[in-house]
Amino acid sequence: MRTETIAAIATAPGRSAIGIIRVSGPDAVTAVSAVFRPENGKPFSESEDRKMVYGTLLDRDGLPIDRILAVAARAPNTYTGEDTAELHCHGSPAVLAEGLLALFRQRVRQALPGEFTKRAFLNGRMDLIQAEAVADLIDAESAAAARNAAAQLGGAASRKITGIYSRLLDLIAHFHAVVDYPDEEIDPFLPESCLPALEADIQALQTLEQSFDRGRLLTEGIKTAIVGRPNAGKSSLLNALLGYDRAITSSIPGTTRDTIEEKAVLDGVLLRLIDTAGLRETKDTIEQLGVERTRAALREAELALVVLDGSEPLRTEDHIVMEEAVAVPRSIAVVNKSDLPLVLDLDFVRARFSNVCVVSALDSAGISTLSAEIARILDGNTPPPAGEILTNVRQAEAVARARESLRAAADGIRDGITPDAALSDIEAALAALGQLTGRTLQEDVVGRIFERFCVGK
Ligand SMILES: Nc1nc2c(ncn2[C@@H]2O[C@H](COP(=O)(O)OP(=O)(O)OP(=O)(O)O)[C@@H](O)[C@H]2O)c(=O)[nH]1
Ligand SMILES: [Mg+2]
Repeated sequence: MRTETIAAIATAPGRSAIGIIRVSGPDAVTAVSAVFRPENGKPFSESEDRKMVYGTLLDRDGLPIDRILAVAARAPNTYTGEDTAELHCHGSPAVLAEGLLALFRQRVRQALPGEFTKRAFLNGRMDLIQAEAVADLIDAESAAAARNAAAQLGGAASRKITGIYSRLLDLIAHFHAVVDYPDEEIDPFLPESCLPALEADIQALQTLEQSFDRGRLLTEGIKTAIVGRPNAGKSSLLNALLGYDRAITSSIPGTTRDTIEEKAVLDGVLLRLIDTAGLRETKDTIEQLGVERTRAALREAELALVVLDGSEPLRTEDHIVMEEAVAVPRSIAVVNKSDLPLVLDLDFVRARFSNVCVVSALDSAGISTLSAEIARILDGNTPPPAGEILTNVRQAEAVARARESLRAAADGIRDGITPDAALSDIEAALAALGQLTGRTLQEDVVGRIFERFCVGK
């Protein structure tokens, strides 16, 4: 069956300076030729690859509707691996819709979400990890997440997996050669001799698998609970970190009753800031529910910002908060209200917390130092090189299956199982890695992956 030619608006909906229509498939260039009249008089179908051509876009009735730039790129060195064309129009939704409708008259149909990238994958222009990195890159909410996605797109994680994949493939090929051609002079297959390589591969897979936790933080944000007794200034701190008034603040203790969550990028790190109800004993049932939510937020938090009112002595409630925050993996004591005279025993706080920041949520003094401190703490555990961080469950799960199969193979070899039993484990590992990069993949999984994309990508 002849491949269909597809088109979609590739830029975000709404008015903008420029809007791009993207076309891919065997008829891409001829279809655009029919709706675009180059200023230089040369037919668009004869235009040079990757060279912008200025001209007029025609609507369904052949009437001029915009002055645009169009560019063609012919297979196979294109994003999709097919002939492609792009129309760079003025960013009016009406113009873009009309341009698309004109193309639909030229044996072109609307592209489905992710269809351009799916074609790139099916045509071998990228593997699945790279294809998923495209979606990650578009979704990236922080520079760190974008950098990792860009490196994945460049093939950083893929190369690692492909290296392991081809080593395992060699191993299996060697075994089959020995079994199938007993008369040939091939080095004997000694399962024990593959043990060091197998262990190294298991180690590499394990590192990748562990990187997933970090990857999740990159894309989902680090859960950061802002805790403290009522009136310490938690909501004011949230607002100061966000740079706008998100939460209600007041001098009445117990203002915040429910947890409030907002994402923020501080010094390149994506955080999920959670403002909480002040921790205290209370008879108010609604406030009690809020306090329970505060405790739940603390249990799940990866970082706690323990807010203390520097203008008052430490109270029992502050000590309780400090106790409870110990369970969180990382914490910073935020001594607030630095615009008022310091009354709180700072030495006591310094003795309990290795990270202490003195700020004023009211006039934002010390907030940038706090942001830098947060970024520093979270980057402390040396990150793996960008691009070698797995960012989705599908990838992490496939890596885990591959590692488990290789573990079974290595343990089996040590216990003296037959080579073919060990090989069937290695084959299972190969299959899992093949699914990761998309070498061996069921149609339904591919479909599910590309549904995540936006139309036009
Ligand atoms: N002077 C001064 N006042 C502050 C500062 N930060 C907060 N406040 C004041 O302290 C009071 C309590 O602030 P909130 O941010 O509502 O305190 P909270 O910890 O969220 O309180 P609850 O929601 O009741 O638990 C308000 O009157 C704020 O204006 C600060 O840095 N300096
Ligand atoms: Mg509050």
